[in-house]
Amino acid sequence: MNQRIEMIDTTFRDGQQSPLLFDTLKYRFTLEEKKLLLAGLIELGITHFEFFSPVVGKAEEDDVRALIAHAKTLTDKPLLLLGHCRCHAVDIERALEAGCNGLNLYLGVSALAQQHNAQKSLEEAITLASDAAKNVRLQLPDLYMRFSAEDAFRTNRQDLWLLYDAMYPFVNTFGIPDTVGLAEPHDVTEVVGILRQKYPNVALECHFHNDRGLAFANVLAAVRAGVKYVDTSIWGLAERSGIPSVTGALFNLSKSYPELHNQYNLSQCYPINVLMASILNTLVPYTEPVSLTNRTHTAGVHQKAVLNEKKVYEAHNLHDFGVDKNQLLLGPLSGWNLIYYYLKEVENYAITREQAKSITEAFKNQTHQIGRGRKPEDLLIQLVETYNIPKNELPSGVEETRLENLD
Ligand code: HCA
Repeated sequence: MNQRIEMIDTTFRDGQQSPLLFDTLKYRFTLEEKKLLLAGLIELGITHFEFFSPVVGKAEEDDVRALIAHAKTLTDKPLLLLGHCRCHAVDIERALEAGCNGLNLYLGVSALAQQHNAQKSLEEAITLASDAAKNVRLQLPDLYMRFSAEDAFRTNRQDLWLLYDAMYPFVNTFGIPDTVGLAEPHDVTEVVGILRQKYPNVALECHFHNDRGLAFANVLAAVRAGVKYVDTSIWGLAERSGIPSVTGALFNLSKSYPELHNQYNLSQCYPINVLMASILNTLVPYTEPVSLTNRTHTAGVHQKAVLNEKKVYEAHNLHDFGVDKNQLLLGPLSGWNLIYYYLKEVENYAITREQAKSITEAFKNQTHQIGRGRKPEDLLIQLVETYNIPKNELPSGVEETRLENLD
């Protein structure tokens, strides 16, 4: 199958539902921060964005309007600016008034949703959703419209098809949200296969929550089975454990779909992760594939091998995704190879291999001292100072210009 894959960014919708905004005492991004993130995403090549409907509140309404206006100043590319709306006229009207040029409608008809969430019977839900979509279509025949049955993977299949049958005449795209993150890749392949057969005239979108840590695997399965639109956010921020990060999704998908290297400006992946880190004032998550953590080595065996040939423990080309250095961290697990390298290349000691081995033995006997109050470097320097090893004189200017990464 040969169709263009598109990332839909939902940082400004599901991303703002992330508990991490509360854990970091951020609560909500300021408009200035949103503008920076939007610029970063546009620089990366994202053209599809999902926003809250303004019914969420005044602050969001103001921001959605401002972001839509700002986005248009940042690129000449056509943008799809989607309002995330319940199947309620007011959500839809307010999203369109705010400047959205597409709608992401959603409604759940799982047994749980019928009883406890939307609290509508299947028949009532079908009428509500199809009336809403039909009204939009009558007034705006060309408007992009997506419909998603919330919690699709826990919804009775016959109910799901009845709902989608009713929506099929009106929409451009069907989404299949795994709202509580229970799908496995084989479930995704199966559901996408059925949808493609039953509804050949619409595109498909996926929205996978990461409750089981399977979101990336599910994205790969979905795209392989024919899904066009992939919902992502910066860092994968979203409700609970989140959704796939945009950078991780692009990194994974680009292995099988190399055309993504032309469609997106992939070298902007790491910078956008760092931008989010500076806004949330915390580190890029260690589970993020496009991170410096993924280029950091701590065990002696790994450090020795990476000093010789980094491919031994680095299988992926993160350079294309903007991670342009790696790190070997001196610590309790380091061996003499790194200690020799560190003392010679970083601290400029005129040290021999034999001296480095001896210092390493002493260091290894005292690593219990390393901790919050005592850095490994301090312990090592204290030890090396007992050896009376002279330092190399470096030509002037070298200190300022050299880089201590190993690229
Ligand atoms: C939500 C639920 C949602 C919607 C997904 C979608 C989900 O927070 O409203 O509209 O595509 O996971 O079902 O995020």
